[in-house]
Amino acid sequence: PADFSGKWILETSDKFEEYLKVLNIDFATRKIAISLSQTKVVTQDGDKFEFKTLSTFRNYELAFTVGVEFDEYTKGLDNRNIKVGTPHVSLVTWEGDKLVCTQKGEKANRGWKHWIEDEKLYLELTCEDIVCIQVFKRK
Ligand code: RET
Repeated sequence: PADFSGKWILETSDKFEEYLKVLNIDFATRKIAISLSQTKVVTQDGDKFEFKTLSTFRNYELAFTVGVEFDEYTKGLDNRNIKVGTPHVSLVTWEGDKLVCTQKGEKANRGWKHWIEDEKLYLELTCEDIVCIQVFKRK
């Protein structure tokens, strides 16, 4: 399987603001978020993963095991389970060498995919009809 572990730095980001908007993240937070340098720190132990998205403004940390459903509270992003009182049930699976997450909740068609291509880390974030693509290079 692919080796995601290590430190990655954001190189390009396409439709990130549109993605944040469809999550109802406010204007001011969006403007800060799109201007930030982001670092991903990934640790991988078999099918157990930790993805840390780090920035000077706020961090987002996610830990999961592939194939095991988990409650996700998108703290500091759209804070989804606080708002609606129901946790998102998220599930990450392998599709070939891609890590694919479906985030079942209030928002339709929400999820993400992570994969490695040409030594870059790709993150595709989807919500409703918006698809954002971020590309990271090794730090
Ligand atoms: C930042 C900065 C604060 C504001 C927002 C952010 C968005 C982070 C996102 C992270 C997604 C991470 C995923 C990891 C998967 O393993 C950069 C923390 C809104 C959308 C899907």
